[in-house]
Amino acid sequence: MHPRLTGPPDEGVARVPCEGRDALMVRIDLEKSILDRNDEAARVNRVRFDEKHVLVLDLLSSPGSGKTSTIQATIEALRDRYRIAVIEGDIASSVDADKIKAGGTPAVQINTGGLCHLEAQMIQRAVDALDLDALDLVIIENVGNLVCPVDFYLGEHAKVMILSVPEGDDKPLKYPGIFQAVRAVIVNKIDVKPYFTFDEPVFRDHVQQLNPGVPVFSLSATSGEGVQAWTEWVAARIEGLRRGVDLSETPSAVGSIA
Ligand SMILES: Nc1nc2c(ncn2[C@@H]2O[C@H](COP(=O)(O)OP(=O)(O)O)[C@@H](O)[C@H]2O)c(=O)[nH]1
Ligand SMILES: [Mg+2]
Repeated sequence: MHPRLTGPPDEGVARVPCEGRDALMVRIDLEKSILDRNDEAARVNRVRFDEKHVLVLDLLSSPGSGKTSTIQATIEALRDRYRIAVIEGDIASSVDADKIKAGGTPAVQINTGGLCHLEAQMIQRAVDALDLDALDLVIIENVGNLVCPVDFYLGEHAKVMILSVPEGDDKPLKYPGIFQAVRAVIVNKIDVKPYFTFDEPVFRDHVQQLNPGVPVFSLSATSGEGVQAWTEWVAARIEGLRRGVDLSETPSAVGSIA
């Protein structure tokens, strides 16, 4: 099943007759309507974020690459300068939101109930639970995988992906879509590089071929090595938003300002 056809539970593909050409057209229409409704809600989200000058990042990666750890390291580095909140997306549980809240940062948990990505309407509801007037930065931790979240614009200013060293340097070849959709790439877990055959120059070369000029930050979220360059990039975008730099309407049009 194509992930984009999955949709919210009440619109699942399983309810669509799945035989022949007509069924295929119904499926394509359904996909279009899910994405259209999503994009409409995302645009509403984006207007809210821009009005309040709140930078919003959508963090994507496989499960276990270090999204939550990177968010924690980012908060640690920027908490004295900026007011930060986190929206946690998971299929089930509130484990990650609990971790963030335990560190004193506001966090809202979204459980997708099986859906492999967040949608803009979910973000709308999560944002209702936050006070945007009291925030400079919202980091969204999307559901862990390298495919489904790519198609869904949430109203964010940038999608950012994390690839951790143990996953291998060949992932840009296998999952080109996500590397093309993001405005920054983080290589996490560089502290364990001696134990893996991760060829960083080869990885960077693949990434640049797919997304020329995209910044790549190598870091260890747990040791803190390399985190500063990443958080400076984030800070530059927060400052840019305050100065009224046009971070553009859609993810594909968002240019790098740092
Ligand atoms: N060695 C090492 N482990 C890390 C690093 N970042 C995260 N981890 C570990 O990887 C596991 C998954 O991290 P987590 O942040 O929960 O990943 P998520 O599923 O993408 O949110 C945890 O055991 C982390 O402690 C890192 O930079 N180095
Ligand atoms: Mg996590």
